[in-house]
Amino acid sequence: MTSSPAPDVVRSAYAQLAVTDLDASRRFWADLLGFHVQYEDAGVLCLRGTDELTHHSLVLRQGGMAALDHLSYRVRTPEDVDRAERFFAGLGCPVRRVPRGQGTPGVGDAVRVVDPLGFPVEFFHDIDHAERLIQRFDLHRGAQIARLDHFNICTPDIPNAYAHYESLGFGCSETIEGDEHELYAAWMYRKQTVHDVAFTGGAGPRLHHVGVATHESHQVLRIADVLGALNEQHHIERGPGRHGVSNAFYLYLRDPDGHRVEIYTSDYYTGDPDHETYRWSVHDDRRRDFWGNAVIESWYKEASPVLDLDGNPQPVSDALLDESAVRVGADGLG
Ligand code: 4SX
Ligand code: FE2
Ligand code: CA
Repeated sequence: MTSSPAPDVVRSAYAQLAVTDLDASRRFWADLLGFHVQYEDAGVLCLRGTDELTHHSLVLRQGGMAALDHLSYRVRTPEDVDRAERFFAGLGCPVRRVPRGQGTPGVGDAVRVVDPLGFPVEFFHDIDHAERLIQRFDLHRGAQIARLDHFNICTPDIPNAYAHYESLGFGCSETIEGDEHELYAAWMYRKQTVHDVAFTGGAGPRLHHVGVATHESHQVLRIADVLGALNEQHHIERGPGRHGVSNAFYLYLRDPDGHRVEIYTSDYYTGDPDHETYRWSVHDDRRRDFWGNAVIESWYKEASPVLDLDGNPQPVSDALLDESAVRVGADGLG
């Protein structure tokens, strides 16, 4: 147990992915999806959406294998970076201080940890700012990505993940539960949306997806049309559809390395302090697609490996519960 207070987390801020062919990734994420390139060198690409006033919300690093380098959360003040260091050190987690200039371009003093779930996670306050592109309609392309919305992580023990993020001050907007209230999935937030992070039951630690927001549902449809027009429909994995959980309109794509991205829009406000958790039954076939459409098995099973603080792959443990094996209509499985 830790006695150190948790850092005040503002929001999910960026994900850093290792990719095996940076040029192919640049084409997918920038030219097709419409992320804006804020910084680029031979080994790294910093990308952001139109609404983002901070340096990046996605970083692609050329690496030897496709994996998650780290998830990163912005904290309220510089002192919260110190609080994060003490909080995770108190839990016995590996913790490393990363001064400005030694970590990701644009990011100030940060702390990186391997959290109790086995994920590489960074906390920072200071970050460079960037030009407002909201009304640079002339630059908007593809899915016209507005901002990062959330991370979704695969973890074998959902109650444990829930307890960890609750201890970090996250609220819970929605869950998927069995008859005895066994937790199959949970959506948790600091910013005032449905989530900053969600848990998919499965072998883990692995990254399930990064969720990025558009302003409107037509932008979700447009990127599906663009991929079809280019005969690159193989990038489309699931959707478009309407989620039960979150009510968002969605489409899941796989990038050239298989990293999954969700194009996501139109969830709802959760900022009232007494906002109540909405609980879905695992037997409700509207929970993952409100229209009852099947969830493809790859969506439940496939995910990206994650790296430790030295860049080595983290070992993976098998899931305790398998939602895809629950006999319900929408999954067409079991
Ligand atoms: O598949 S779910 O409807 O449960 C869902 C998945 C809801 C919101 C998300 O962001 C997501 O990835
Ligand atoms: Fe998502
Ligand atoms: Ca059905």
